[in-house]
Amino acid sequence: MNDIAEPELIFKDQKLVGHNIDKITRELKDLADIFSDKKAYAAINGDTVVYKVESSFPVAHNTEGGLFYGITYLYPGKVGDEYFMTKGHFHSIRNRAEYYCTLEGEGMLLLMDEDGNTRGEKMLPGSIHYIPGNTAHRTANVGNTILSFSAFWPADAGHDYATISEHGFSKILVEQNGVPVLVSNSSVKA
Ligand code: M6P
Ligand code: ZN
Repeated sequence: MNDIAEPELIFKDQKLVGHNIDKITRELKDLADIFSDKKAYAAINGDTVVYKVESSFPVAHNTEGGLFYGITYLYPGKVGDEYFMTKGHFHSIRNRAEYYCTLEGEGMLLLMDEDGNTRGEKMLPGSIHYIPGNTAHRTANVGNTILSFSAFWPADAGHDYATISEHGFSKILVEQNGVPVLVSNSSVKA
């Protein structure tokens, strides 16, 4: 008997290949809550693709001790001055951490603690980002090409989108004079 197997999962030709890859696409119309310039948002076609995620869930959701893997492909673009970004979430089990590793492109990882302090970390090819527990996370594409990154998170972490949908991050990432800056989110509801 041969004890050597082929890899179950491989990142090849810019996509994740293997069995049971979960694929989601988020279009602008799915992201009504997150962008602050509502007028600019309404002026862009809702079918515009903002990002895609390919994930592998080798164990059932909520399995304690299991790990999930995913690759996010975030397209370049802006809504008004605000860069295209992911929905962002806290983990449902708040203390669960995560790693993001940038594959391609230029981005910003936004991190917000539970007291509402928001900071940014630059993402560039090869950059590795530890996202501590109790920290909401979202990524923005600040370049002109696709930003792709891989993510590793506990199978029991879960996604709490509601808190971000309701309150947003305390800061938003906008382009000012050609560069990304974090500014206070005036639409944040306390
Ligand atoms: C990463 C991981 C996933 C997440 C995805 C998109 O791949 O953190 O868990 O689903 O990014 O982010 P969001 O779910 O916030 O849209
Ligand atoms: Zn997460």
